[in-house]
Amino acid sequence: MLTRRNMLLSTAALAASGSLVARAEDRPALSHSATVPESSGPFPPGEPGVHYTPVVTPNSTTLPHRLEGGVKIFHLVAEEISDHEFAPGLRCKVWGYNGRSPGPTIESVEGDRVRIFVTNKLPEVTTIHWHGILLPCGMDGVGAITQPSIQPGETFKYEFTLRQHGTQMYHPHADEMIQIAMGMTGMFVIHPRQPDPASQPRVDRDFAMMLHEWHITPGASRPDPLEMTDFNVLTFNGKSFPATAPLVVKTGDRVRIRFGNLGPMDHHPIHLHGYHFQVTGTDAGTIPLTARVPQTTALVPVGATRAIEFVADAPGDWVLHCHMTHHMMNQMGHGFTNTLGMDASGVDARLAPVIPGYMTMGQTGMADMAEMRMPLPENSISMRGGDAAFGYTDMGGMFTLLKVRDELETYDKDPGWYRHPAGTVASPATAEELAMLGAPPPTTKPAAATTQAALYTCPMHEEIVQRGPGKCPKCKMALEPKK
Ligand SMILES: [Cu+2]
Repeated sequence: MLTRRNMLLSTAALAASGSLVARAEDRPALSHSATVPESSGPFPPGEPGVHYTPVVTPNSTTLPHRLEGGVKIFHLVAEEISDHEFAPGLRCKVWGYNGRSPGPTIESVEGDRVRIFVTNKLPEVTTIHWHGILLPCGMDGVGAITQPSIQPGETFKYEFTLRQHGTQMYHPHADEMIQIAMGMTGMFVIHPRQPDPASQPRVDRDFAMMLHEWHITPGASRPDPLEMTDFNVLTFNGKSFPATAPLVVKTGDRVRIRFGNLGPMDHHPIHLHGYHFQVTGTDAGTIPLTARVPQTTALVPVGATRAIEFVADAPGDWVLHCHMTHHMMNQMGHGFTNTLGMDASGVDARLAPVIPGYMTMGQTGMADMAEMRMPLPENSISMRGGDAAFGYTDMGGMFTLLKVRDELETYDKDPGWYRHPAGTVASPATAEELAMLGAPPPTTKPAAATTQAALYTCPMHEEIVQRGPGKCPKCKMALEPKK
């Protein structure tokens, strides 16, 4: 009779005899992603157009390489970038690779042998960790743990065979808190050597997007890498909307978008309008078909990548953005007094003699603040948005547009705003419809006192425009009525 005690005993006996202790080679693989054993190959170097559709990194580029004895040779230079523009109006010194942040995308094919030289032009030590890449431990790039740190002025060599595919990343593993927050991140895309047509069909457009968040005090010339919670500049590939380049695709294209997040501190739920997609890959490779679920928002945690795929069958200008509300506006209004619903006319009247041009803002929400185009502190994009198809948008930050067109001359040019077919745009209700609803007739919204004031501008700085008189924040000259 099989009792619990008997079973335990027989299990112990089996284990002791070795029959329950599986040898390593008998165990099922824990990971399906190491598809190329270290000993196999060499493979011919993977070629763009032959083995893969090259990845497009909007607002950035792909790192060039040369071939030497069948090895792909890359060179990254870790350095300060003296003049990085996040969006018109905001420029800072940041850290990155080869003159940009994020660094250029490294692109290769499973089975390739890569040799990557890293030159340190920073004022402190650095290393590069190849995030998610299966490699010999000594190539893992952890300062002092797996290698000596790269001193300022030194160049180190990393070399390994790519035994996997997927969307990986690179970043320093030395003074991470400072170096990553200052912008030292990059994508490392490895295409499958022999793609499975069912789970890895060839895509027509393949985009790489590095997410990042920064704290930049208005007027400062550098981001503050010590910030832990209050980030006010949110970027796709180092740019805030409206400076983010659109993702341009043709109707019917199969599209992959790879998102990478190295923080520093927040996860980002990235939402795409107009489509249902599947998350098809992570930094550990392709997700099996049976494990995929339809989604409209992909959560990209810190220290991870997610690739999404869909067929772009709906033309239009579809927004793609982080769904954290503070992450889709520029230098958001953290720390302001909440004036929502407040009657500020008394406050404004009493402050006007003391602070010419003063007006309380935000009583009806923050959108006005973007549209008013208030004079901003120098070197800041506080609440700034951009001109859009139907007016001024207060959107900014980690935000861009997927532009899907039936006709497209080139992928490399912004096709402009979508021309909606007649009758397909939301519009004001007609008088009959209002009557049927019992809704009030259309009224012209009474403009707030602040928006009735005339526009004033600085004679020296024409970019300074505000409602009502005041002084130029740059040169302190009295503003004059704008002609
Ligand atoms: Cu976010």
